[in-house]
Amino acid sequence: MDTTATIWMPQQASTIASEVDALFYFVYWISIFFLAVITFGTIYFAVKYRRKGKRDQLTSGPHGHTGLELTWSVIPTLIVLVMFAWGFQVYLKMNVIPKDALEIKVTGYQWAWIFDYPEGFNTGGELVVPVNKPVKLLMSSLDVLHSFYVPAFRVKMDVLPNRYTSIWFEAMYEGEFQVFCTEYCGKSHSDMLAMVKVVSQTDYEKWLEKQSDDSGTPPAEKGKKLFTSRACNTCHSTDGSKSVGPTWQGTFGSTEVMASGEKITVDENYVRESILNPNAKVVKGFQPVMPTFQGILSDKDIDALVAYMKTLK
Ligand code: HEC
Ligand SMILES: [Cu+2]
Repeated sequence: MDTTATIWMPQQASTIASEVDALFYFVYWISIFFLAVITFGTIYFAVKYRRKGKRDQLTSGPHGHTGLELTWSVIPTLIVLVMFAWGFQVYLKMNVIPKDALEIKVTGYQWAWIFDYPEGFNTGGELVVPVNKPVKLLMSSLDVLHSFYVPAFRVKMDVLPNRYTSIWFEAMYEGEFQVFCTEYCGKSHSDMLAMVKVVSQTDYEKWLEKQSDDSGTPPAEKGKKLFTSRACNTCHSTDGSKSVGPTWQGTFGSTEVMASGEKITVDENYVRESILNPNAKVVKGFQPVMPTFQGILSDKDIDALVAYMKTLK
């Protein structure tokens, strides 16, 4: 494990991280240098040339000094040009995605991240990737603006509704790395977390195999896991308390009043419709803010969630 973590930044865990940091610290130290020169210069001159005598004893300042003027024009221009050229080079590296990258679809919503793999399954809150392999993330949002940030990889990108954005990284070490949402997106924004788990290529292949085979897990147990990994729990409680959405406790089989005044009984078909088309029937007293899970939760996932809901008496 690399130990380049500093008080400012976590360890450099991706191939681009050291380059981003080098550029950052270049700009940073130049800024500190000029901050010091300008601040102390200002104080020094203010004291040295403060008015001592009467008004008619003012000294006259210098009138034009070509050498000095050239110095303070040419040197900053050169520094800014270096920042531009260097920055552009790193920018290109971060934005030109290697052709052999593994592509994973990222979906953000209030308040969780889902990762869809090319093999046709998805995970919630856990992005498992192989070490030393470029990974492309193709990202979009189901609702508002979010931003996907992995500090240890030095990659960050806005995640928008109705439009794709993408980033790529290549992890250099096995381990777990924190993902944050860095665009304020509502009540549970700070809980919009996920983990990148970097594993060896063999462990990755083993993990892939396990994902496509969930036989042996009882549906209600699978549903319970989905309930948290897909962040249903950020809006629905299981203990009867009211949250952004209705509680799931004692809900299945009960009769509810909709915003339209219509009365319905919560059965399998209603729950299924509520997950795939949440705004078709909105429960009285709640805002229509639930995103649709069409294309994200499979029929089997919905079966599992229904089975779980039935256990919450
Ligand atoms: C952003 C908050 C939010 C998230 C996340 C969310 N829901 Fe909801 N959900 C709501 C709200 C608000 C309602 C009530 C309004 C409505 O009926 O659309 C609701 C209603 C429901 C209902 C109908 C409940 C009833 O009492 O009639 C079901 C079933 C449901 N959600 C399932 C889910 C499942 C499954 C997930 C996770 C995969 C989920 N929800 C995630 C906000 C959310
Ligand atoms: Cu967010």
